[in-house]
Amino acid sequence: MNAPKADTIYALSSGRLPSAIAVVRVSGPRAGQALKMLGCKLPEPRRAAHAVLRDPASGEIIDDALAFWFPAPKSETGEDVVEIQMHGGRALVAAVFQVLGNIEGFRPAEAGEFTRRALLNGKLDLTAVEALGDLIAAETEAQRRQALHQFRGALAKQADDWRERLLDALSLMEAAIDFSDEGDVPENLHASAVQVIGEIAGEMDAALASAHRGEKLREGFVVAIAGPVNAGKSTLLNALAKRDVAIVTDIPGTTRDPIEVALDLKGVPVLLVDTAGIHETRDPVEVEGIRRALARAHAADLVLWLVDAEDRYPPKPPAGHGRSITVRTKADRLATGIQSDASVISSEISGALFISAHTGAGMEQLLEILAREAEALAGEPALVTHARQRHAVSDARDRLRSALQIRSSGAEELIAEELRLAARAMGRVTGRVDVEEVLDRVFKNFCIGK
Ligand SMILES: Nc1nc2c(ncn2[C@@H]2O[C@H](COP(=O)(O)OP(=O)(O)OP(=O)(O)O)[C@@H](O)[C@H]2O)c(=O)[nH]1
Ligand SMILES: [Mg+2]
Repeated sequence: MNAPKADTIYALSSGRLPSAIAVVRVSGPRAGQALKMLGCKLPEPRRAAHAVLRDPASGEIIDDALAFWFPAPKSETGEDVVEIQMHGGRALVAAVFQVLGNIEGFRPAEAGEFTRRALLNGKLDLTAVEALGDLIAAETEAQRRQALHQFRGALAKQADDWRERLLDALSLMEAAIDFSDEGDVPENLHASAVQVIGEIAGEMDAALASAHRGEKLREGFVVAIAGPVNAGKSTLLNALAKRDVAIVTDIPGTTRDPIEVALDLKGVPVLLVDTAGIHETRDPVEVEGIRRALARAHAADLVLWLVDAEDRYPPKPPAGHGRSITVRTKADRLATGIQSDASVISSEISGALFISAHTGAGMEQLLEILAREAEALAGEPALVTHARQRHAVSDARDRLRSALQIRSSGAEELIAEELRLAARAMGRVTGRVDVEEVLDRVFKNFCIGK
């Protein structure tokens, strides 16, 4: 008996209506019906054709459109696909959807369903699906480059290569086991397998070392601006954002909620977060603001700790979070100029960066520091860019490390088992194995029509 046929799905795959052109995509075993019901012949495969769309009930023309026909399996989803490019009026698209919805076996697509079908039909592997989501979400040049690298199979190829070499090592190990039954284990079989295992574990270490950078580039580099009240935090945020985002006053405790501004620094997404000034207060609103400020500073990749240049005993940044850079603000108010005053105020702070958001002094230097941090993320595209991939690769690497330790006790069966598990973890990277388990997580951010 045949398995029940999949539904035929349809959705608007272009952006929000109204738009100049709307792209309606149909995929599934009956996709060809869509054009027939709209009164058009199927065009030649993969060739654009003029299509006058008509309402089958009234015979009335809905729109003058272009249509494509991609018969399975040579299509995006691996199924029969019809793509209609029409005028992007709401009523026009609604009229087409009305016709499609009335065809038996047709239903609107769920979010990410086209891509899900492409994955299940072997058109895309799991890393390509993740990269496709990243490509669509990419907002900066470095993000786009990394997503494209991944979409073109950077990690998938590497994972397949690791998997094959692991399976080769496994067969060497199995051969060694067979020989050992005959009481004669050829050393070279064992030794070649162990060498391969060591090489692959080293390559995985290198890939994992850049994983943090890969994930960070997708999420953005978070810089918190923190410090005592009135230090000029909101003024700096406005200056860096080049617009008047945060309220600035000389009243201590002006900022309460964290205020975020996204910047593109050398192609890297940077999220600047202005926070409430830290001081002793009983005002419950400020207390909560300060709690949030400390939490944001704690979670940030970098803290710009702002203190007034005139403050002779500046507070230190709160301990326990990542890196911080102390920035002395309002340098314009130092009577004798930045350089001399730095040494006059205190030798301890002479190494600090002095800025004035009002005159612009020191701002170039501050931007350079931020850009350097950002550029460190933007180098060669990383191989591992998602936590899911990182878990699979580090699982495999750990298996290999433990295989290398077992080696000393000479238990070939145990080594073989670790190799099998490591190869399986590589299959999980591309979705060759255990794909069902991760589908919902991978597709959770996908939108309808994709
Ligand atoms: N002269 C001078 N004044 C500045 C400079 N930057 C900020 N100020 C002034 O310092 C005061 C406080 O500035 P804000 O930016 O509101 O300070 P804040 O750190 O955000 O303060 P809170 O939100 O209350 O913690 C305002 O009167 C600003 O005009 C500067 O570079 N030079
Ligand atoms: Mg403020």
